[in-house]
Amino acid sequence: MPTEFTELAIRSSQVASAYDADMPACSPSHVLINKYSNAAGLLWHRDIYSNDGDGDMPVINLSIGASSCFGVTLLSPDKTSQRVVVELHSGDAILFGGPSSFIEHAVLGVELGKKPTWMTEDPCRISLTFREAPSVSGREEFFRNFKIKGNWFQRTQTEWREGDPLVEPEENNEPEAVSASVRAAGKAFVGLLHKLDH
Ligand SMILES: O=C(O)CCC(=O)C(=O)O
Repeated sequence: MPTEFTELAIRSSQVASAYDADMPACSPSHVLINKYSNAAGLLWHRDIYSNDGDGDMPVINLSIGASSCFGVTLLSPDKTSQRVVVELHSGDAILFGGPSSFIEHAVLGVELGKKPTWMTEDPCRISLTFREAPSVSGREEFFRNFKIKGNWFQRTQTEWREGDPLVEPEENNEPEAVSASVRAAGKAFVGLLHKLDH
């Protein structure tokens, strides 16, 4: 992982831990990058899979580019729940860790019209989600390629309970080479971070 990424994530983790003692400090080993090129978001889900990070280490979510409406289900001690919406803008970070590791969340929509002035071409939202997941080391190709089949996602989300082991994806992936354009996008992204910093 580029050191620029790791530094950004560690900085966010330190701020969150200083604010909330229940938030464990995180030293990320992996990052998942999502690009949202239209208004559609991501379904409600909990981070219950074996590539979501070990123990109660936080998933650190950094937003770049267009703003989004991010949904979170808050749980009270009496187990009542309430869905709230947070608007995330470029540069914002949101962390799920410690007692909130398995909180339900969703990207409810992306607001392509609300974007930083530097984003003149290809308006989009990019999220970097960092995880401390040493158990994924050596299995990156598997997680890069695994495909969801049938109702596996809905079933695992419905059935999983806190205390259960993290869900291991089925061995149904069809390995495919990472395309040259994906590699080029990664390099361009590091270049963009440098531009933003200076
Ligand atoms: O792209 C996002 O902001 C959300 C990603 C997410 O929910 C996840 O990786 O679990």
